[in-house]
Amino acid sequence: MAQQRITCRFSITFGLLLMLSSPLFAASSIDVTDAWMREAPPNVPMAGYMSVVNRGDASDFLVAASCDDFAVTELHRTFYESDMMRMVRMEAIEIPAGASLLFEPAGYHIMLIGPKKRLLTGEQSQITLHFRHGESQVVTFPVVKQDPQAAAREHLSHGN
Ligand SMILES: [Cu+2]
Repeated sequence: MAQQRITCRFSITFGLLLMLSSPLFAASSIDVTDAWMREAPPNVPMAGYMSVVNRGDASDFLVAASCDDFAVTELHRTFYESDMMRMVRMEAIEIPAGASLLFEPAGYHIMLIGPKKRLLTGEQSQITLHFRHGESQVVTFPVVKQDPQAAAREHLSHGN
């Protein structure tokens, strides 16, 4: 009887250790890549773009972003209404399990309002992304002159 109880306790402890060391229980299953922001004239709001991939098996939500270089940082989505381009502030942006979501011009973006300094091409800004379930992530956004993806598409359409 006593023997069995010890075995049982051992297997529970061992099971917990296995779970803790499994990659599924890593801090976050959200990966952010291809971050960039376009250079803007002085004192003009800027926007941050990126690709967000959820490698987990549960959906997660980007709920806030913060950046020391700007007075206000918001989550936005651009949409068209009667041919008018408008922006709406998002409380939360869902990244479904196994999906990737592209933040791009005329779509989702991180709105950076009230720059505290001019950010020029070649410089960068650190933006902290806050997720509902995963840990917050600090992501480096390089400042560039042109949308790198649009530039790549243009290059492709001209053929090689
Ligand atoms: Cu915006």
